[in-house]
Amino acid sequence: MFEKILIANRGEIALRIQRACREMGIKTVVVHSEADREAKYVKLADESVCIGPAPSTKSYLNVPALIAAAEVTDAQAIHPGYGFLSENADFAERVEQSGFVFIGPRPDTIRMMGDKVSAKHAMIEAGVPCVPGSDGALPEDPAEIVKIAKKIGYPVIIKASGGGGGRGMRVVHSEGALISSVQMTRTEAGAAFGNPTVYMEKFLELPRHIEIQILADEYGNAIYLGERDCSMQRRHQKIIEEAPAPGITDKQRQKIGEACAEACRRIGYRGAGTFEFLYENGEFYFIEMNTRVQVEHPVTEMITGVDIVQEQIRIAAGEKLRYKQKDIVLSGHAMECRINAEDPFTFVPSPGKIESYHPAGGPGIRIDSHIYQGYTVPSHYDSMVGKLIAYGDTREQAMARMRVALSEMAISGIKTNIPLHQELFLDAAFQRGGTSIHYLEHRLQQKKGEA
Ligand code: MV4
Repeated sequence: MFEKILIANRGEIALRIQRACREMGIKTVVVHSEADREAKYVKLADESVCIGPAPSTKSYLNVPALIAAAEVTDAQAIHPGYGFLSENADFAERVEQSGFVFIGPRPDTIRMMGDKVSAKHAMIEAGVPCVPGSDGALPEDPAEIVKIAKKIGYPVIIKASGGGGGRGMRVVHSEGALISSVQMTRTEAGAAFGNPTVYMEKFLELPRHIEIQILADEYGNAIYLGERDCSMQRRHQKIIEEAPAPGITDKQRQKIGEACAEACRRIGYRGAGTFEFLYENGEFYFIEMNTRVQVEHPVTEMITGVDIVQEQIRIAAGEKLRYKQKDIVLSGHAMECRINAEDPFTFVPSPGKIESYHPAGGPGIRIDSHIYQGYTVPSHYDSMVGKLIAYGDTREQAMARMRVALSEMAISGIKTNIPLHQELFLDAAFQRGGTSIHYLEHRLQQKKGEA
């Protein structure tokens, strides 16, 4: 096992990784920007290195500074967390070339999944169900493109191969708009991702977003840890996640889970990963794979008892998976509210000093957050300041516990989205479960109309 790991991230995930390391007896090095000097995880780390000024391009994305920090502190491995450099294949390669272990998949795997056309190709080969669409990249010939769309049937969606996470896509409702839409998406993709390649899919109108968590080791062993429903989102920012997904049967879970695990074995996947699916009319359609630990990993941890971050570290150290599929038993229900420093209804960021902080507690409550009374939320980064997670034997119990926890949480000095979460946990459709990816935006739109 490693003796010392460098954590190339900030905020709650830096603290989460640090906790995993401490529990395993691994020393931690934390890197931080000038804006994060006063962060709790910096004080708690065995060592800390300031890697640059506040803007992330000069600090958390500064590859030479990160490598130098690992060198001077004699760290053996680097955990990238989520966001920042976590899915940057060139970074993973640089880490390895510099003699450190990258806690994540091989660089080639990251590269393949970063290119959505090659990711989808690999999944089709592996037997993972995908959204019906073009066979790879769209050709240049407009007549060919028209033919492909006709065969798929409108509406279709044009996606940039270099995009993902909601960037570089365009919905097309009829042939009249097709060629210009493809052209625009190509141009934007070329500018944004340095890759004008686009592909086409049937546009699913009212899907849910359900993702499968997997773990795979270097020796061809792969397991699935069930699914998460992440449909409650606004502008591609998830705000509530839960596991398991309402209404998914054991049989469905086993089928899609096994397909994902088998795909991991085939491509020689290593580490933790997430297969993202759209789910509509009882069917799963693969859209993308994430090669990092995700924000919402705690809901899976709560219902499986598996510490996903510790498993990432063990896998990176070359250990064999400690779990067989039969060891993974889903139990109970977990929900997660992302707590953001923002106006709960306008979504305008609200950084600043936390004047008081009273966290929730009690049975089944977990809070993953780096904030404390007196901490100043910097304006330079993502507005998420923590995650409130509620576990219960049933979905109803998890929801009841979440309502109590939301009412106990008191954060003053900054605005948070807790009032929005309180409304949603009283919302009838959300309480029934299974709302689509468009539910929150429709609901906000409706409220606006009423006001
Ligand atoms: C889609 C889709 C409908 N049909 N693909 C958006 C993010 C990126 N990961 C893929 N996305 C979508 N792809 C087809 N064929 C709708 C979305 C989508 C979405 C997906 C997941 C979560 C939130 C979303 C919000 C808007 C659109």
